[in-house]
Amino acid sequence: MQTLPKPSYLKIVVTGPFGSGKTTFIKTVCGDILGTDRNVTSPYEKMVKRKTTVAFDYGKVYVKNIPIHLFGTPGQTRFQFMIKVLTVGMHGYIFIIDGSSIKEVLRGKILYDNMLSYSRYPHIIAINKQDIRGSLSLSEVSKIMNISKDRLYPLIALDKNSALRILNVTVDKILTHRLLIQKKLRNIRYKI
Ligand SMILES: Nc1nc2c(ncn2[C@@H]2O[C@H](COP(=O)(O)OP(=O)(O)OP(=O)(O)O)[C@@H](O)[C@H]2O)c(=O)[nH]1
Ligand SMILES: [Mg+2]
Repeated sequence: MQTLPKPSYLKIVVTGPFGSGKTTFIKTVCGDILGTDRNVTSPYEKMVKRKTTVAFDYGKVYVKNIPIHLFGTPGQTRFQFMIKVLTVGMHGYIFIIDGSSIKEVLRGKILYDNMLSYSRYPHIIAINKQDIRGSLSLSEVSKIMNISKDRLYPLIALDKNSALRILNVTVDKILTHRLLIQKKLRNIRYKI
């Protein structure tokens, strides 16, 4: 396989519905993060949790000696406009879905379809909270989302090994995608 010089950095966006575990994921992977969690004000969401991301999370980590800049989006629907802001210049994204209930997976499907409608970037879908008893299996999530099971990755965002595995797979996907684009460009050069 052809090789390419390593990218000088990668920007990866961590997104998904309210409370799916985006901030937890970035904290677990990076340790120290710049966060913007504030008290939840809406009555329904207050029943789910106390704090929510209102602007973005930021953390930096190295994978294969490449600096990775992780940006986490807010999950509340009223802050959805931030996704467009934060995805500018990204190389790929991690879409985190809370797999602990059918309702959360359905919520994830709607937002994932929306994400696909404006961004065709290398990404992975991580099914989080696999440590919670009664969480849906990947096969069940695959049926609900109408997506091949091979495209779903189990995640426990509270667990460092699990979170790092997801990040490594995402970086590999981005690097493979980069190589593929380069190969296509070379082919055109030879044909013309
Ligand atoms: N059991 C379990 N709980 C988790 C896991 N990941 C996150 N949580 C919990 O889920 C809740 C929401 O996590 P956050 O990281 O705040 O979720 P978020 O997606 O950043 O939420 P918003 O920014 O409000 O959209 C918290 O209580 C976390 O502790 C996990 O893998 N297992
Ligand atoms: Mg958050």
